[in-house]
Amino acid sequence: MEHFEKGVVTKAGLNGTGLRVLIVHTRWNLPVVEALVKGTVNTLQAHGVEATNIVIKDVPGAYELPFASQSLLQSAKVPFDACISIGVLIKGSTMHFEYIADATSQGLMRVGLDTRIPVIFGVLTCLTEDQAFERAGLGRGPSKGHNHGEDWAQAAIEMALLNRG
Ligand code: RBF
Repeated sequence: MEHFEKGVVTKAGLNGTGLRVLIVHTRWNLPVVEALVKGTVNTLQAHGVEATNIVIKDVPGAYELPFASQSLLQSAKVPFDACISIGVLIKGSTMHFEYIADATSQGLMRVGLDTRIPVIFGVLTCLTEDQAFERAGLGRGPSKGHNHGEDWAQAAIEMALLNRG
């Protein structure tokens, strides 16, 4: 069951009150990344996560996301309940895309399993810039597309609550 609240789709019964969420995002492809972070934050707040419980840090690129996410989760004075690692990879003419996408997804999965804190894979792996814009709700067509940050926020709350038991 879903309904609209403050302009974002919220899942009924998903209550993030009291949860602490870490967002780590890249500076590569920043206009798209910023829209994704905004969509994520708005949805977290629509589900009750307090602004003071959302910590946002940035890193150069997607390849740095696993290390930074793990480091920040492990050094936190007050523990986080979930981490959302956000970036945008756009395929170029070399093999970089494949290597970075593979390392980042494997690395982020490992961070979640090793820290036992759910890590949400907020990395778009796009073949074109247009695909990235559309998946951040910035599409140039009549429909602006869907901001995937909304889904990542809901996944983070759902997994944090599951992990609390
Ligand atoms: N980082 C991203 O977050 N998105 C990209 O699309 C991206 N493309 C890259 C393409 C090349 C050719 C290189 C060398 C790096 C790219 N990076 C990208 C940066 C990468 O994730 C990382 O920050 C750097 O390789 C430093 O470890």
